[in-house]
Amino acid sequence: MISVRMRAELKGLHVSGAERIVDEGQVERVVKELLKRPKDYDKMVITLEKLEEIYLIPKALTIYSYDFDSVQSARDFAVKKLEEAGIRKDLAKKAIELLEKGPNPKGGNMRGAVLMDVKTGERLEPDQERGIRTVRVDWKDRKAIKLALLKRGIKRQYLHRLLDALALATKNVYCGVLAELCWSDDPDYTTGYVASKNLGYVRIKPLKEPNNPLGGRVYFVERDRVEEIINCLERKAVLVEAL
Ligand code: PML
Repeated sequence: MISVRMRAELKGLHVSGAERIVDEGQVERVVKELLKRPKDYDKMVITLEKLEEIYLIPKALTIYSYDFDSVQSARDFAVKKLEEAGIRKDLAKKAIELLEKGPNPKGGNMRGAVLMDVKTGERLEPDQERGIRTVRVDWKDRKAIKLALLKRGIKRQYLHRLLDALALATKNVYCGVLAELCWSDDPDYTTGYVASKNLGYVRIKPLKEPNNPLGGRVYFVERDRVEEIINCLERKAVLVEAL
């Protein structure tokens, strides 16, 4: 199978990215689809990569959705959920503060995720401007999953992001990430999530105010498993089979 990855930039800033893992015969169709994905860009990179070995994850994390009337109450809830996943309250709050101010030490967003030591709160990613990217992940039958989500009442405007983020969060847990906090860096998209093996995929809205371009991902991990986890997140190709 082939991994097709797209990333787009505008004025040096990452604005869109997506991945599909498909049979060779589907590559053209998928490239055309991904070309339409960014609203605007001045640079786009499409990467095609032949995959040797694919691992199957039989079931995605279970989806839950919660809406709040303020960012503060949504973030308080995210902290509570992270605590339920075994994360200390001060570290859960630290993760929120990091995404709020922009996780890149040089200012703004990172392309990848922050790896946070679950015991000390230290950042463990080798390159703090790049972070760690979860790649080589997709649905075995994306169309069937899309239809199943529509049937469950997920609105079309949320569909693409939910599909991509759910597959990614499912792979993260499979690779040993203990818990994850995410909200988008898209200024118009205010839904984020907390995910873990015991919580499932908990969508939370609004985790930020509209028109805010800052966002990203924080993965809580055990320090002594960091290398193995990074290798899995960045190298292992996985397909998620069902909801
Ligand atoms: C992103 O696309 O940058 C993250 C989206 C997270 C939430 C997706 C959802 O469940 O609606």
